[in-house]
Amino acid sequence: MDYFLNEDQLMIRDLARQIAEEKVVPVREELDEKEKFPWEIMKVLAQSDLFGLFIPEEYGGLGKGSLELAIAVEELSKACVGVSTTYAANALGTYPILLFGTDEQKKKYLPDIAAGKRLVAFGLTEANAGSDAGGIQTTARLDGDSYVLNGTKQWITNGGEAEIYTIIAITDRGKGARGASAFIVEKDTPGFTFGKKEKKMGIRCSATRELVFEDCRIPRENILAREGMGFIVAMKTLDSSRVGVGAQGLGVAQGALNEAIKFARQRVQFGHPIISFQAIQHMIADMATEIEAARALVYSVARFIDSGAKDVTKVSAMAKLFATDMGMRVTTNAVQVMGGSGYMKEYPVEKMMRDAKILQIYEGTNQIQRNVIAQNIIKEAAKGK
Ligand code: COS
Repeated sequence: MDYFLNEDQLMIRDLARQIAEEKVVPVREELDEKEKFPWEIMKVLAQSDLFGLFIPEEYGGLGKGSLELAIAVEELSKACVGVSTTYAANALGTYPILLFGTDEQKKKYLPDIAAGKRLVAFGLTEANAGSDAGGIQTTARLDGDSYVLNGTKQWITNGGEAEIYTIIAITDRGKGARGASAFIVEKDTPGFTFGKKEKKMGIRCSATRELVFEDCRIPRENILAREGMGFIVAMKTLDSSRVGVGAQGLGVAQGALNEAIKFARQRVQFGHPIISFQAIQHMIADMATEIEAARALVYSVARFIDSGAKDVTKVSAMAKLFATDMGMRVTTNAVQVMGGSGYMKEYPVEKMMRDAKILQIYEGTNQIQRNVIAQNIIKEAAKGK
């Protein structure tokens, strides 16, 4: 379907598609097998200016928005969600600076991020604070001109590889969610170390590590917004980034459907290519219809965010929920269409199905998305909307 993308958006789509096909597809199996971080591909994305897509021109970016980012993420996800996660998590880590940074902080960090010189990671999750993000234990204590961080962040995407970290920590334990604050922490700060790279079911080339803070002293001016704003920084960040996770679901589903169609046209059973059987045709029709519905939702939500709309929490959660549940169904059905072949590592759909699973989990499980959507609907109803 024509989504009336403008010339720039089509150019971004074609560029990301070309990188995905020429640079990602040939190496994705090896990256997955060896759990190798995709630095080479990140360099290509940097050279192509794709890290600067959503960063304003005054800070060295291309000044585009959520839609352009979603398009690039969708294209990379068609080829490999491990690679697109590395790229999208960089945006996730950047949003706190973009949305809440002072001009000075933006000038200091955004140009390098836009150029792809320094990778970013977002540190919210902890061992006992996953869905319950308000339950974080990591602390930041003001001491003279520094904050001193103590605690451990878990399952942080780009952990160890990134050079800039946006971290949520408690500055006033008595105040619950309102006692959290957000900080910029640079790699190589004394007292900041990393755990081992986690072994995962999917997105195996992406790096997932613990961040360990032991009396880690950072300059006082590295706080984002002000004390007590950390939970809001985290929630607004997720409001911006969840549509991108939807774009990942969309991409991996499209990638899997393409593979399933290619296979079904060639695979002969009972004397006919299996695509001639109605059972397969109906599965393909359902997969294609669901993908189109998800694309319409993801692109619309991204456009809504780019319009400057204030309250995007509900629709961003909807885009993430719908497109990633769809991504799981479609990749599973692509394996089913391909039967025994689909289950073998010789074909990419086996990896796509493993990769799709995380999209229903990270940046808020899809159960949390349903809570968020329902709470917003209840609030709207109370206001008579
Ligand atoms: N935008 C602005 N403010 C928000 C907000 C949003 N999207 N979501 C919540 N808030 C505000 C609330 O209005 C409330 O403010 P007040 O204290 O002034 O009333 C405050 O934040 C606390 O909100 P709430 O009571 O809803 O918080 P809960 O502790 O119940 O948790 C959920 C809310 C579950 C939605 C949140 O913890 C969450 O998103 N969890 C999933 C975390 C996640 O995505 N983790 C992945 C890590 S990053 S890969």
